[in-house]
Amino acid sequence: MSILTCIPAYNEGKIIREVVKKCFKVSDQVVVCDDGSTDNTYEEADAAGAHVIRHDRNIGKGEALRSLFKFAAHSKNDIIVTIDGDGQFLPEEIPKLVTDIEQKNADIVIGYRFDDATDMPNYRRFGNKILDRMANMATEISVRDTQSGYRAYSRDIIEKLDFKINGFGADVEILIDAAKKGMRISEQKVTVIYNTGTQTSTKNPISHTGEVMTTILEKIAIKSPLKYIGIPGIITILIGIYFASNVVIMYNDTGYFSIPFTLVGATLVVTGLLLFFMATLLFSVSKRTKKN
Ligand SMILES: Nc1nc2c(ncn2[C@@H]2O[C@H](COP(=O)(O)OP(=O)(O)O)[C@@H](O)[C@H]2O)c(=O)[nH]1
Ligand SMILES: [Mg+2]
Repeated sequence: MSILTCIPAYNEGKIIREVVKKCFKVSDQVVVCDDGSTDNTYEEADAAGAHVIRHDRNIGKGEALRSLFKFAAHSKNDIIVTIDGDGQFLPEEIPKLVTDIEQKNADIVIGYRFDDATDMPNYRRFGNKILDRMANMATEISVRDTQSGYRAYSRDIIEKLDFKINGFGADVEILIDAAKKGMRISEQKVTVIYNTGTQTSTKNPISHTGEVMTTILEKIAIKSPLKYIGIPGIITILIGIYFASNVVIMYNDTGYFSIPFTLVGATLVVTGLLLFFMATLLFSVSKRTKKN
């Protein structure tokens, strides 16, 4: 089966040539999306023989993946691999990654990193764990590494994937969409390197995590607003009522009117009501969009 390797790249001029060359050894075609880099990423990728799609400004990883998938859908290859352009993943592992697709055991294979990624900084490991938990909650499937950009897709499903996010949320959004559509997802352990000699992250971990978390929360809220927003809303109202009734009981018994209890109770009731209305609103909106 023929393999097309897709590389999103933003300012990876120092290393992209090497990455592309290694990818060529194990794939039939290599395409790089230079997402408005301000360095020589374009020239380096081009010199290595890759087809380069160039965005004239930096739009984000999601948009880059969309450009790459569009290219992939028009190409004649059977398997689409995505790999980071920063050299953190080893292209030599592509044959291993695509095995499940070749054997028709999966539609998507996620390259997962964690088990032996001992030099992954602790704060990254922690952030990733939280995101994995949340993503698995949103998909109701269990994937070890929901943030990995090292993946293989069967070409047949590329066009069915629907994702709108522009930044780093795209990877997890693809996963959520794939799970929703019942695609078969498998996992393959891959090596990850943190000392590549150049920078391994384009964004600081806090804004990166924030970006991904917003995506997941949005998905969760839209998928089951009543369960994830409505029920917490009702519970909040009930706790508020508990505080308020205590105020009344206390006043009857002792004549003392507790202002702190009143404030807490009122805040909880109002917040709960807001959540509840938000949930019903989201519910009707999502029902309407599903119909369309
Ligand atoms: N197209 C595009 N690619 C990006 C952008 N930011 C990062 N990338 C690429 O996405 C891959 C993963 O990004 P990176 O910052 O290394 O993520 P991390 O290793 O998970 O912190 C790398 O190949 C980057 O070059 C962007 O704004 N646009
Ligand atoms: Mg990286």
